[in-house]
Amino acid sequence: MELQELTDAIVAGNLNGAVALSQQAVDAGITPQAIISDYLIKGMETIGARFGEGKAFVPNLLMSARAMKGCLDLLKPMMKGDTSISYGRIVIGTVKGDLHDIGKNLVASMFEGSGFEVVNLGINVEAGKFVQAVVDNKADILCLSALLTTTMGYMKDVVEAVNAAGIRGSVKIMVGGAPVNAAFAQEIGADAYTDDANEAVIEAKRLLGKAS
Ligand code: B1M
Repeated sequence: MELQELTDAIVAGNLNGAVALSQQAVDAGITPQAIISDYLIKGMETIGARFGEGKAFVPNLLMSARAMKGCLDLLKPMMKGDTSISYGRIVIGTVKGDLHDIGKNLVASMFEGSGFEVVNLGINVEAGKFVQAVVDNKADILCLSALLTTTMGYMKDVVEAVNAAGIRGSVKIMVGGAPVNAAFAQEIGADAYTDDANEAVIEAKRLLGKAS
């Protein structure tokens, strides 16, 4: 099969076509991780770039996002790891004002598939809700996602709320999302920045002293 067709189906927002091609890729022996990183994400990057150039519009983004989610629903169960081990507990969410959740959910799935317990708070999450979830779940790591330059600043509010709650000593904070970088993470007092889901898992294990 020609896997470029899968990337093209994401760009076109062709849900049924993308899911069928993902299944064919699985049947051909390609791992879910490779399907996601080599073909699906490329499709989202392409439609994002077209949007940035004024050649695609919000409905196109929504259709591509729907196709991507359909593929992830198919692939996620195949990424589940050994549930008898737990490297630690993660609370994750997209910060207030931001509705993007595909990347955040991918990070959450990768954590689950790698033996972490994950509490996914969803999108548009306020600082107080993050703090409460960390306390309630005795989380080891808090992961914040933002895709907009206008919402990434709210990550600092969340770090400050964690500090104010007096729990900063017991929880590591990791940040990610397209506009975020390592310098920003340092500036707001987070413990780490990672630019993709795979790196997030590696960094989380390192932060908890469980790197292999
Ligand atoms: Co939006 N959007 N969007 N959008 N959208 C971007 C982000 C944009 C870059 C597009 C562009 O202009 N080229 C642009 C932001 C510009 C900026 O801020 N500088 C943009 C805009 C402008 C907007 C709106 C304002 C558009 C409008 O309404 N006029 C609006 C804002 C809504 C809001 O949030 N308040 C909007 C809306 C939407 C949709 C709802 C239509 C849809 C989201 C659907 C959904 O998520 N359910 C959407 C989409 C799909 C995109 C693009 C095209 C794709 C995002 C995506 O899913 N990527 C995006 C362009 C782009 O990113 N190239 C764009 C695939 C995903 C796997 O990657 O999310 O980056 P990503 O996640 C990665 C890493 O970043 C990292 O790991 C993930 C996996 O490898 N990561 C983490 C993410 N979170 C992490 C957390 C961690 C660690 C790593 O914790 C430790």
